[in-house]
Amino acid sequence: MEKNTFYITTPIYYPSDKLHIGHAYCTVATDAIARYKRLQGCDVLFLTGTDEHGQKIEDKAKAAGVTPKEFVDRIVAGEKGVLDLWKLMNISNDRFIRTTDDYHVKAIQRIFRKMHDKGDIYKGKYVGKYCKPCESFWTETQLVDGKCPDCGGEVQDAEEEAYFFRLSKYADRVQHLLEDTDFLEPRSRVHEMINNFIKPGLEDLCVSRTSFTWGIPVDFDPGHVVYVWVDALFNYVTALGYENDKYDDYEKYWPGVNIVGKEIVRFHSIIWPAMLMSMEMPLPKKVYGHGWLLLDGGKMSKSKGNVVDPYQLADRYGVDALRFFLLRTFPFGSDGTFSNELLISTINTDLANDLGNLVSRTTAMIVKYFGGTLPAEREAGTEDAALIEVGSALRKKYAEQMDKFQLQNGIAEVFRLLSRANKYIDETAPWVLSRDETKRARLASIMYNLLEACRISAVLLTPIMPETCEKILDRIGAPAAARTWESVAAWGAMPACAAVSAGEALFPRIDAKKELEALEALNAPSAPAVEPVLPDVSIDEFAKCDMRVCKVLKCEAVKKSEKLLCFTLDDGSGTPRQILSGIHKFYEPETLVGKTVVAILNLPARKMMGKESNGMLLSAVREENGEEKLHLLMLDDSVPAGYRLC
Ligand code: ME8
Repeated sequence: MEKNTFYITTPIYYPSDKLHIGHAYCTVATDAIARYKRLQGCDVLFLTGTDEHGQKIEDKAKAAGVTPKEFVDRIVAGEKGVLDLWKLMNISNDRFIRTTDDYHVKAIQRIFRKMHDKGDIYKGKYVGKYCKPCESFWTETQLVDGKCPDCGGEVQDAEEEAYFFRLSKYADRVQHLLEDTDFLEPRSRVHEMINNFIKPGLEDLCVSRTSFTWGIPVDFDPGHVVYVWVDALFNYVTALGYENDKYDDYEKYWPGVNIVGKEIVRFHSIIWPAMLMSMEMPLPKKVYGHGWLLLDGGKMSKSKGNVVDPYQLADRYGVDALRFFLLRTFPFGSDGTFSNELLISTINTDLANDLGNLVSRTTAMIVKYFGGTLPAEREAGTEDAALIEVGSALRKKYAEQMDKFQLQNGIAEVFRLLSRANKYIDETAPWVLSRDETKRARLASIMYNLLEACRISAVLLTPIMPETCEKILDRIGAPAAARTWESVAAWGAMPACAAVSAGEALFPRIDAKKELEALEALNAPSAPAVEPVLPDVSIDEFAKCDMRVCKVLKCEAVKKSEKLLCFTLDDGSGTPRQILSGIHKFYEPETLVGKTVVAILNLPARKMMGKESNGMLLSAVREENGEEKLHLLMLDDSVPAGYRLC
């Protein structure tokens, strides 16, 4: 019997910066596919996570004055971090892997050793070009105009002793896999892989580094860390329990489907299967390379800084509207250009008009004409057949598209039913029938058919907009049995005497012009940055402020306070000084110990949370897009405690 399990993954994202709408796009799409499969009754495991090693993160942490682990912890688990974002976006992942998780680290060491013992990983010398932002090595011939072929950025010479994976050994098998199976989709990506990478000849791949330390150590050769792609790619199986005891799901769920962005298709469709071949493990059922969200024609990316913040959009329009927009608008396999105009017009046209209106009008009419509960009598009419036909055929058409991950086409099928239903209201003109007592049975039939259209649409849109669709199904009084995949195979699962409730609009219409202006003002680059200079103070007044260099001896979070940190400082006087500062949101206390800071000492003592504060630490602050930004003033550690600022 065929397994009824379905395993699907997103890429594991680099926590080098906050994630943006491009990452949300991939995760929401993968979530919709996972929810679709669950709706069909599959036993789904949906994995996402973070790819936490590598030189870039090591460098960023250094610049931020924290350890790499502290740095990634903040981006992954901190406020508005990766975990918060997926919660906000209603992502239903069953598991979240971090490549710094102990079980993953140990499993990667075993995997690396296995490939080494087999002779597929060997020691050699690496000479090549390295692109830091992409964490990619390139040969001279792969460069475009001497620059990184992925991001167009500068590359550096790199030469060091390193381990290599015998990618060349698997070239023929990988080529066959790409050309003769539907392993990689969309198919257009296959030609790109064959022409750009396989035909020019696959060179062995560098899989260890000695130039940085933030990685998984090669346990049989100290000094080498596993280079990021071996570490990253095998997450898809370690998260199931492969080569570790944390989970026991490998046999049950592997192989699965890997959803990835097009720029990492190369790693997933060439290197990943080759390594699995080496390990003699089953290959993924499919690698699907989705397109990019572009902004002003270019890829939205953290390194370019041209990113759209999903928090802002979800906050203004609701999570479901945002999820819907992403999946309805952009064909999953191709690139699409993001714009606020498009977002607002999609919400107005599809959600406020087509879907929202149908539900509001239907429920309002049932309340008005029948007090909210449909009577049992029925009378068919000539207008019914066309609507029922579209509704009855919908599930099959929708599934054909969803099975190919053509989410936008699946949604479009549902919208054909919604438009048909809105047209049906115009054709049948219920408001005319309502004035004629003898037409009650006909009126009830029309209302029933409209409820059915709402029901089938809501069930099939549930993977895209889970909360809204549940609301719709509640509002139209659909019982549990009328919310299942089976129930939408055919027309007529609503109970004859359904009881509905009218309510506020699901998606209020947005005034596009006003909203675009508001968004522009909100996102104006650093508009509120420059605060006006305050009125003059005399030099004598200024000289009264006693500002001193202090060393942080101790720093702890104040119990029961979210904001406060309690500092014990050496101010040069020989007696430790205690100062409280509300900056926990910006700093973890242990990262500040030993730092050289500046405090104003002659402010009157204040008590906060039962503790006395004798002075104030100086920080650089400003508000950006409604969010407070703060940097504690820190000096070069060579400046001794007690020096005065003047
Ligand atoms: O590449 N449009 O992580 P990453 C659409 N750690 N999708 C986008 C996007 C955009 N503008 N920007 C990012 C890595 N994405 C590796 C992956 S997997 C074993 C290791 C999405 O943080 C897209 O899915 O750079 C892309 O592949 C992924 O984020 C890259 O995330």
